[in-house]
Amino acid sequence: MNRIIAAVAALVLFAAVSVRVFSAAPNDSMRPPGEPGLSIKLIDPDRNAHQRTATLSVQVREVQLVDPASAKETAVRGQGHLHYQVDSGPIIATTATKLSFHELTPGLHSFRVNLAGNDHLPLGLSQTVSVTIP
Ligand SMILES: [Cu+2]
Repeated sequence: MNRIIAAVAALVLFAAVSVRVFSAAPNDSMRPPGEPGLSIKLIDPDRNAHQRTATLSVQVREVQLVDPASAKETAVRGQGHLHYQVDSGPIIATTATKLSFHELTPGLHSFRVNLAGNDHLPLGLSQTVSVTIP
């Protein structure tokens, strides 16, 4: 009897852990603790409708945001900056983790944020969000 209870308990525990891992994976871009992570959040996309503004808030983990010019554009492990791009527009390189885009044209826009090294090469962490401007 005890053996059956233990087996059922183990099965329930396994199922709970599996579900948690599965549901966390698709939406959570953050990697395990200790590894670099990047996530972006769209703030109040329609709050300022007359300016047709979208604001992005970016969280970076385990990477120090550094002005690449001050690092002489030389890659250093654990350092980087952000590349922002709206649709196929020019890439904005900055250490700012909050950026607003005004006067977006009506329609669907995609906002891409890339973590880049001091040499501007991608560090392999990228996130995209989309917003429709009315
Ligand atoms: Cu860059």
